[in-house]
Amino acid sequence: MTRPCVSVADVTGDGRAEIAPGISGEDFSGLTDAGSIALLHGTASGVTGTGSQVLHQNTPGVPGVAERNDAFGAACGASSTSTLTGIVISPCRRRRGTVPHELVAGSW
Ligand SMILES: [Ca+2]
Ligand SMILES: [Ca+2]
Repeated sequence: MTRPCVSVADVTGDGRAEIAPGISGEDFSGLTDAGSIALLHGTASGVTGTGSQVLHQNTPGVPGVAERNDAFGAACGASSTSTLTGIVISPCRRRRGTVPHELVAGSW
């Protein structure tokens, strides 16, 4: 069993923070525990579930490829540089300590 994680960052670059809870145990496309994150968008009145999205490693723009037991979303955090702000997601069950976390940032 993995612990849940939640990351907060302005992934879309509009100045309003998104909230991204990890769903590391999610199965899809026949891939057990491949994992995903939900992306709840920030608005002028706060975070909303309207237009929320689920992102995983088979989502265009997300680095990597979804595989069985990835547990993508099992570990996460926020990252900010001078040009890019995003959330850092780890497919940590399979590759803990061996592969850098994936930076997820863009316009979803
Ligand atoms: Ca935003
Ligand atoms: Ca993967």
